[in-house]
Amino acid sequence: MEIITTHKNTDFDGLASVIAGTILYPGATGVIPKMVNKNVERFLSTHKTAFNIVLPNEINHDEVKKLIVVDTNQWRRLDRMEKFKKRDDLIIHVWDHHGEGGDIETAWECQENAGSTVTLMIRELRRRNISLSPLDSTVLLIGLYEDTGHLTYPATNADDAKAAAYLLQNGADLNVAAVFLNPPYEEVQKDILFKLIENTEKFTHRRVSVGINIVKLEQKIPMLSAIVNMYRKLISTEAVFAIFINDETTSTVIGRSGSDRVDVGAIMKHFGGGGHPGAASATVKTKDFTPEKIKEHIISVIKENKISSATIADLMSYPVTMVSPETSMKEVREIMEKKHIRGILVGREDNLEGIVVLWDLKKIKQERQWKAPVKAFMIRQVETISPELDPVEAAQMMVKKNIGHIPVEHEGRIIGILTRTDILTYFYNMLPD
Ligand SMILES: [Mn+2]
Repeated sequence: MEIITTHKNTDFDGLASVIAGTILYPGATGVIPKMVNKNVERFLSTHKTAFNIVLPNEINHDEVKKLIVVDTNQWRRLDRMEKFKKRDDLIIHVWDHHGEGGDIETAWECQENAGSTVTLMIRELRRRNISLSPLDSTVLLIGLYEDTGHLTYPATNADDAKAAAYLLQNGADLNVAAVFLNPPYEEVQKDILFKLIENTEKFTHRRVSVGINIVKLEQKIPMLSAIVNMYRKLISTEAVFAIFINDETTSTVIGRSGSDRVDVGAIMKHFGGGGHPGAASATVKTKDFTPEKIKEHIISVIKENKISSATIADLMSYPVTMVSPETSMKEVREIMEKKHIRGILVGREDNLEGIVVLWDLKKIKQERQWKAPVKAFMIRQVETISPELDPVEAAQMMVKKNIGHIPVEHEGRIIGILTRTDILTYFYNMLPD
């Protein structure tokens, strides 16, 4: 017997990956943990019989020859699978998009970064030219959309979008998907959302704003992560951390980030949790960290190093080409052509007098003007910037002043120059390493 299973508190990506597994491994049975998320439970209550899936207590562990684990790579997240840990005759496959950190030893695995696990499985379905029924396509699409925020979370990649295209081609029903992706908010969820908004503490570090708060739960609340998503959108910070006190012994931390400068997955690892750069959570024992300590720890981690610390100094070009004010415009033109640059500084490192850019050369109408010194054409009011500042500040300066070159000044000396190209390269993540 072959079985496919996934993590407890199963989300749609877990369910969709199990169902995709029953297609990729014909004859295999899907085993869905007893505890599933509220919206998955709602889906299964009406759709369960359409798929080859059972509960963990319905299988005979001794008959299992092959175990396929999807959407997790950790034993402790599985439901009633401990027995398998010691079986060395068991063949184990893992499909997961959570990166390293797993403790399941595999005979074969597909562990890659993607917005969802089901993406990896759909890629394999496509490779094998397997077409899907509209029902299968729909549930796979719900899993894909839930984990990628409808392809908007930063972890989404091209394979996710290709997977979505494939599912739509195979008849995935967006009306059905919308019902399960946007579950109606009930009173308890609204209460929590308002409590979160009311108690928010915001702080800004290196221009990244973060909302954080601690809320005590009076009862178990379904769909907490969906509430936190909504919360982040409403308070419009780049990242949020909601610390929910479950009872005296544990808290649940849910982190969401819409910026690649805050990796909530890395931060949740400090608390033994996990997830992705954009979405992660952890269940924390009070004896390890009180809710107040969790908060302090998150703030200090962000302030120390979890935010991209690129500064102007990392981006700027150097050494800088500088010429004396007496240099002829002809020479300036030759230097620009030779070095493929569009801006040249005039003066000395410790005495910047002006800047001349390619555009200024266009002002030359008569041949004899090429012999004139650069000081006659240069711009004398030059904006400079300090090397330790954030690239965002340089970008804002360029836009506001409509300039393409900013000399970088440190202790009265020019140490580099920042161009539009440097800034674009940085923001589009093309930083050469
Ligand atoms: Mn997933």
